[in-house]
Amino acid sequence: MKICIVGLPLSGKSSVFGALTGASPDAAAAKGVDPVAVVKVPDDRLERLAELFEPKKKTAASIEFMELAGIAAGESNKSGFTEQFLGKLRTADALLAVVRSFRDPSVPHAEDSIDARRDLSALETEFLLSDLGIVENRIERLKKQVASKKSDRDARELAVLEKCRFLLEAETPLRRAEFKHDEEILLRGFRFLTQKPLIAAVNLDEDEIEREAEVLAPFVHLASEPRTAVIGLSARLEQEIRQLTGEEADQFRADFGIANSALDRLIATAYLMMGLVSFFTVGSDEVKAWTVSEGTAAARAASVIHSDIERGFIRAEVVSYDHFADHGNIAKCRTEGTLRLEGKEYPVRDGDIINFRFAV
Ligand SMILES: Nc1nc2c(ncn2[C@@H]2O[C@H](COP(=O)(O)OP(=O)(O)OP(=O)(O)O)[C@@H](O)[C@H]2O)c(=O)[nH]1
Ligand SMILES: [Mg+2]
Repeated sequence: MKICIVGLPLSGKSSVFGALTGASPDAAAAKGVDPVAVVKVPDDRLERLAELFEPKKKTAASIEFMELAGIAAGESNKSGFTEQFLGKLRTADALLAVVRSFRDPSVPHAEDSIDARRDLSALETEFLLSDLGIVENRIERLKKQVASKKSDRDARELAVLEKCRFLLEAETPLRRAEFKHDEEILLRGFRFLTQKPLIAAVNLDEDEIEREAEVLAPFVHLASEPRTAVIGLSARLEQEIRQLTGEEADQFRADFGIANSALDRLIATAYLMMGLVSFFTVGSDEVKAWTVSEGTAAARAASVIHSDIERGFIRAEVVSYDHFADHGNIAKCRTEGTLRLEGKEYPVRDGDIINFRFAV
C-alpha cells in the first residue's frame, strides 16, 4: 500500500514523514527526488507466530510513504498543479493531507493566518478541479465517439462520467458517492484523486494536544464520511519522540498525554477506513502478514501471493489466529475442528491463518 503525503507549503509534511517513517526526507529532497520510505505494519500476532514457527524469515505487511512537494492553493490543475505532480499523486492508494494547526510565527503561512479547515478545503478544491478537468475532457471525446460509432461500453462510460461530473460540479468528492461494481470498473483507470481514501492529519500545536477533541471538532463531520478519516498529531513532537529509546519515548508520551505513536494511530485508522484486514501464511521458511480488503474471496486473496495460486486454487485451509493461539499447534486445530476447509468464495477475515492448496 502506498500513501502519499500532500499539503500546502510548510504545513509540516516533511515532519510528518519523519515522524511516521523515522527517515529524514532531506537527503532525497536535496537530490531533487521525492522522499520515499517503507515502514513495517506492527502486528503482535505476527510476532507471536514467528516465535512459534521459528521461521527463517518473518515478513510484516508494509506501507510505503511518499512526500510530495508543497503546492500552494490556487496553483491547481489547468495551470500550476503540474501533470507530473498529479501523476504521482494518482499512483497513491490513499492520501494523507497534512494541514497546519500549529501557530509558530517563525514559520510563514501564505494566508498569514492559521485555519486548518480552510487549508483542507483548499486542497480538496485542487483535487476536485483536477478530477473535473479529466472528466470533462473524457466526456467530450466520448460524445464524439458515441455519435460516430455506437458502442455499449462507451455509452456506459459516458453515463458514469456524467454522474461524476454532476457530483464534482456540486463540490462532492467521488469518495462520497456509491458506484455499482461495473461503474467502479469503468472508473478505475482514471484514478481520481477525490475517490481515493483521504486521511486528514491535523498538525497540532504542542498546547493543543491536550484538547485535541476540541481542536478537531470542525472536522468531525468529515470523519463520518465514507473512506475519510481525521487524526491529530504534533509532527514536531512525534519526530522528536522517534529519536528516543523505547522507555524514554513512553515517558515522553506520558508527559504529553499521547497514548499511541502517530504511526500506530495512522495505521489503525488507515486499515479501518479502507476496510483492510491482515491474513497470515505460516511455515518453517517464512511467516508472513498480507493485507487485503475485508471480505476478499479466498481465491482472490491468494493472488496477492502469486497468480498461480489463484489460477490453480483447490482449497484454503483456514484457522483463525485466536483459535490457533490457544494451542500454538496446527495439528491440534485440525483434530479439534477449528481448522476448516474453505472454497474459492470464502471471505477472508482479519487474523485468518491460511494454507492455500493449489495445483498448476
Ligand atoms: N511548532 C511547530 N513547528 C512545526 C511543526 N511541524 C513542522 N513545524 C515547522 O514548520 C516548518 C516546516 O515544516 P516541514 O515539515 O518542513 O513542512 P513541509 O510541509 O514539508 O514544508 P515544504 O516541504 O517546504 O512545503 C519547519 O520549520 C518545522 O520545524 C509542529 O508541529 N510544531
Ligand atoms: Mg517538505
